[in-house]
Amino acid sequence: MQDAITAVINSSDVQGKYLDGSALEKLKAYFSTGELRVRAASTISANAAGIVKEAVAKSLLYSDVTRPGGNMYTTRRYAACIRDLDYYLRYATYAMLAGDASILDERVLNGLKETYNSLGVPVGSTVQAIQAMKEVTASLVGADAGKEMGVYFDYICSGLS
Ligand SMILES: CCC1=C(C)/C(=C/C2=NC(=C\c3[nH]c(/C=C4\NC(=O)[C@H](C)[C@H]4CC)c(C)c3CCC(=O)O)/C(CCC(=O)O)=C2C)NC1=O
Repeated sequence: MQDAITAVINSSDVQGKYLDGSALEKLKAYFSTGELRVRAASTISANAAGIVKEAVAKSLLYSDVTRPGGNMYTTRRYAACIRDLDYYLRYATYAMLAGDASILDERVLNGLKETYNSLGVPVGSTVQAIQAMKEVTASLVGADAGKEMGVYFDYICSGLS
């Protein structure tokens, strides 16, 4: 896993250089939003179950996936879906704190599309639910932190698509 700091240091190290102006600008931007990131992570963790629940209500409830024959139908599959959404929320929060998406590649997206395809989990509905979490989260943490979280929700969606 990388974060905004190791990303900048690694790329300077590869060139055998001290941090240049643009590297320092990236670090400055990261540090200046540190307080915002920590506050957002704390709000999200205190409200995680509610965020998932509201996103499901907005996107999946009473749709084809929750009806008999749908992929969320039966308690076991419903619970698996809720658990997946909670993974996406938690890992998007980690990535937002790190200011880097690499943790999503390594721990969430690796092999996920193949797993979903083999189990018949509909990617389109999953993306809708993640987009609903993005909206619910932004309304809770405010526009700036919401935008930052949105980067990582979108990253998960494009990794699934
Ligand atoms: C931390 C990284 C990580 C991820 C991301 C993860 C996802 C993941 N979701 C799974 C299943 C599943 N995922 C869903 C999800 C859904 N079905 C729908 O219709 C909805 C649209 C959607 C929720 C948004 C369902 C229903 C299953 C169970 C499918 C089945 O067993 O038939 C499975 C198969 C094994 C299992 O059932 O636990 C994995 C590995 N596991 C991990 O360790």
